[in-house]
Amino acid sequence: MTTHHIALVPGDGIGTEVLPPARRVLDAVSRRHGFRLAYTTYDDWSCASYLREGAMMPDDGLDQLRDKDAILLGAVGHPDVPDHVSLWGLLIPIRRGFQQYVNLRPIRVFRGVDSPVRGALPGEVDLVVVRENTEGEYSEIGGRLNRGLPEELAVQEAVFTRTGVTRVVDYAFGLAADRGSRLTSATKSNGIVHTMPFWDELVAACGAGHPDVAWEQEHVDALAAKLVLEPARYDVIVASNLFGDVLSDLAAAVAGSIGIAPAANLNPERTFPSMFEPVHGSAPDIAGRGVANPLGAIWSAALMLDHLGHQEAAGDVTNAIATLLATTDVRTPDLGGTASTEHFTEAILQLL
Ligand code: GGG
Repeated sequence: MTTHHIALVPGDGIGTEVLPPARRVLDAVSRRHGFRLAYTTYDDWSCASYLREGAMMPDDGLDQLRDKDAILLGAVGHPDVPDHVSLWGLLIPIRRGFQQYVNLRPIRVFRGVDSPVRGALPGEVDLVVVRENTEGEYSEIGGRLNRGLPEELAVQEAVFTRTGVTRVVDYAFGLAADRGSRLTSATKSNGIVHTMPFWDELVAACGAGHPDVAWEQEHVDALAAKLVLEPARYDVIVASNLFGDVLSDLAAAVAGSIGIAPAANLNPERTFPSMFEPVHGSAPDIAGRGVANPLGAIWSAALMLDHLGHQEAAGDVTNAIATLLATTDVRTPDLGGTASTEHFTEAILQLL
C-alpha cells in the first residue's frame, strides 16, 4: 500500500481547530481509496513557541520537513506577536525554502451559500487565483530610519525577477489551457513604473507562447471592482504576491466566506514538498470557541490529495463539501449558521 508522509503544522488560533477535522476527512478517504497517510505533527511551531523561545520553528525546521511528501498547515498569528514576525518566521521560509512559487487559490460559489454579491451565482463563479509566492512585494529589502523622529521614513523594495515571474505566469497559462479558459493578469503599470511594466512584458512573452489561451491584463484596482460586480467573467487570474493575496481574499469573500477558501503552495517541479493551508488566518477573535469553519482546511487537504496523485479521493472530498452545502443547512457562523466545527465536520464525514 502506498504511504505518503505528511507534516502537520497546526500553528496558532483556529489553525489548531481546523487541522484535526481535515485529518479525520483524510483518514476517511484514504481508507476508502486504499492508500496510507503517515503524519508527523509539529505542534510547537507557532507564536507560542516564539513567545517562549524567540523562534516560530527550530533552526533545522526546513530540514525536518524536506523528506515529507506534503505539508498541511493551519494558520499563524497571535495578538502578542507582530504579524510580520509570525509570517516571516514560518510561512515565508517554507514557501521560499521549498520554492513553492505557485500559490493556487481556487474560489467557487457553492450552491446553498449566500454570496453578499448579486452577480455571484452558484455554479457560475469558479475561478482560480494564481499568486506569485516567493518574491515581488514580499521582500525583506528596505529599512526604517530616524525612528520616532519627524523625519522618520520607511523604504520597501519589491523584487521581480525574469525567472520568478516567468515560471509562475507560465504555470498560469498552462492551467488556463487545461481548463479551456481565459487568463487575466493583474497589473498596475500606470502607477508602478518599473516592476509592473516588466511584469506586463513577461506576461506578454508567455502569452505569445500560448496562442491557445485568450488573455488580457487589467489594472488591479479595476479588476478588484469587477471581481465584485461580475465575478463570473473571470477564470484564471495571475497576480504578483501582494495583488494575488488581496484579490484571493476578496474573491473568497464574494464566494460567501473566507472560511471556505483553500490554498496550495506548489513546487511544481516536485523537488521539494508542497504546502497546503486554508487562506484564512488564526482568527484570534473566534479562536477557542469551537466555531471555526473547517472547510478551508478540508478543501486544502483535497488539493493535497490531488497533488499526491489521488484525484478520485480529492474529488470525493470536494463533492462532499458541495453536497453538504447544497443539501443541508448545517453551517458555521461565518456562513450564517450556528453549527460548531465538530458538528460541521461530522456532517461532512457522513457524506464520505
Ligand atoms: N492559513 C495560513 C495563514 O495563517 N495565513 C495568514 C496570512 O496572513 N497569510 C498571508 C499570506 O498568505 O501571505
